[in-house]
Amino acid sequence: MAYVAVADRDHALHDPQTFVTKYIWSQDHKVIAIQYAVTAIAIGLVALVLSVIMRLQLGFPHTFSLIAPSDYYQAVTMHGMIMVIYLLTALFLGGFGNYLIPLMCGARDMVFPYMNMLSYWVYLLAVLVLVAGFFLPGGPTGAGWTLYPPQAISTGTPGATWGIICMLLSLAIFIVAFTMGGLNYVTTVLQARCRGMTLMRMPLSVWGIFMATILGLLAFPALFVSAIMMTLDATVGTSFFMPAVVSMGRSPAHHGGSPLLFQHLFWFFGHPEVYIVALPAFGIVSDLLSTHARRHIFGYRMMVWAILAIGCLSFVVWAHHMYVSGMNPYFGFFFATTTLIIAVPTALKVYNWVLTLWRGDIHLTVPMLFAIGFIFTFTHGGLTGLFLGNVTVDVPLSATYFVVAHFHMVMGVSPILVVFGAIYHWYPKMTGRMLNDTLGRLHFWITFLGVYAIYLPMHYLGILGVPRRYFAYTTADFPASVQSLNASITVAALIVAVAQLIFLFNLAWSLRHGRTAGGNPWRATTLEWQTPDTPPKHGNWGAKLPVVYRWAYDYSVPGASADFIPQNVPPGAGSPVLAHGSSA
Ligand code: HEM
Ligand SMILES: [Cu+2]
Repeated sequence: MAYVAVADRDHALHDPQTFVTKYIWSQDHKVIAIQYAVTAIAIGLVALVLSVIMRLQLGFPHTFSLIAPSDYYQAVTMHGMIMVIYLLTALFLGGFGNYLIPLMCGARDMVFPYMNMLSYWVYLLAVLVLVAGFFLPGGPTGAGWTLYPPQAISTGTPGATWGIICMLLSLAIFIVAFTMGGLNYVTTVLQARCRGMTLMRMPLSVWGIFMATILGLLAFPALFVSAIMMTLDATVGTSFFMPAVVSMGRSPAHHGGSPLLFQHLFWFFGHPEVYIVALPAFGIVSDLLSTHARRHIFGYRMMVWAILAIGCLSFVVWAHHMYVSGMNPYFGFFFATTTLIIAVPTALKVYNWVLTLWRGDIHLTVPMLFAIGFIFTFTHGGLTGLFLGNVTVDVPLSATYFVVAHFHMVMGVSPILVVFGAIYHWYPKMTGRMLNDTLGRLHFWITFLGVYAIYLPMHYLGILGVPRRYFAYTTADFPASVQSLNASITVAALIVAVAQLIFLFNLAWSLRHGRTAGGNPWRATTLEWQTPDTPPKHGNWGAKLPVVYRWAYDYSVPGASADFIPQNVPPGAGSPVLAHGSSA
């Protein structure tokens, strides 16, 4: 049974007094969540601008001379790393994790609020150190987001002096921040759930974020040590990863290090990282689908076990990123097998999402549109993952645009669609106002159709052998269709990028002018919609913590007087609409 007292006792100790303690050095998980989200979106916009610059170069190589070839490497690297770590990881865990865990679990706050606050400020420091790379001599690192040595720290690679150091230090700092936040998320889920909130009654959003955090706590240390070791290689001349190489005619004083060791460490982190981003998206999308289809999630227990199985399996597949590293073919066989086994629980989840919609009372709200969009893009990206998981198929496709198409569909676009859906869904709780519906629909359709226009043709480019991370293809002998496709992809990317301004405008405009939301505009069952105030006040629940009597998915229960019964409504207690906070 959940242990309530810790969260409750803590609350009195850190009640905010002034503007600064309320909104700046805040220990309120909701404020910290918003700080995380705003920072992550801001740095994410930098990554978006970088992708637009790259696309202009690729689409119209002789028209816009915005960047030089070495800038392209820097743009690819910074774009990739920012999107994966500083946007998506930070937003799902620091943003949604912070906001949702205490509210959905019926806690007053995270169990270590002070550490939670530090987590955000250390994250901000990591972002600043990363951005500093743009302004230091040599610019940011151009090593590719995978940072493979020896090239990452060899002279000749852009940013091999300051840029790479900024990147490695920033990653190390990010991991410190993540760990402080992550210990909070895990402990809060395990220790601070309200009475009645058993693990098997938790909404899937919490399950996804919880498991992703555990993955992070176990996977990030591998990146942490590699960042430190590579920093030492670059600064004091150790040879953890640096072999005896000759670079630009000189032979730097390195010897005996193993670049392959770095690849193993990187991907031991890097593959679970995919699921650190995907599992929260899986969880959240399940709740969006269920709420907006007014139907219980299909196979709840199976969904929980699938999250746990995927989480565990994600640690034994990492070398599928290394099929072309020269490893023994039998080793590849092992990793191909584990990779394909992960497809089983993943496919189960997709079936269950679709079966949740089956015979549901589907409301095509904006969050629902994004959730359904996710099922499409994720299935699509997942299928190409089956191709790439097989050694013999991967070898010729490795390092082509097929890979770029695959990972953007599965871990770029899909989680981003869930992020959008989630923001449209929870914005009313966070601000008390609804986002504008028409703008939301416009944003959805342009983004959804746009990403297909961007990424579908990339599969074809990849099969033709067009390599990734190239500035231009002028000397290669590709069919003319390659260039015209590249131009059309760029046009689509520009349209999608501009469409995000609609979203940003909506966020700002609705803050003042949006329709007032009431406490429970989607008529949802989970606890965050049952708070006495909207937006919830510090401590979330007023004088009394909620008590939970049922799972999170009592939608359209036969015989009930409304089509939803909130989790805190006791069995047999009349109309669910009486639950405080919910509006009819
Ligand atoms: C409309 C949005 C986006 C566009 C137009 C875009 C475009 C690009 C382009 C042009 C490249 C370089 C390909 C190459 O030359 O190899 C790239 C690489 C990459 N992108 Fe995106 N991207 C977008 C969103 C995202 C998102 C949301 C993620 C989050 C996972 C992401 C992750 C990456 C990664 C990891 C790389 C590889 C970097 C590397 O090779 O080192 N992108 N993207
Ligand atoms: Cu992987």
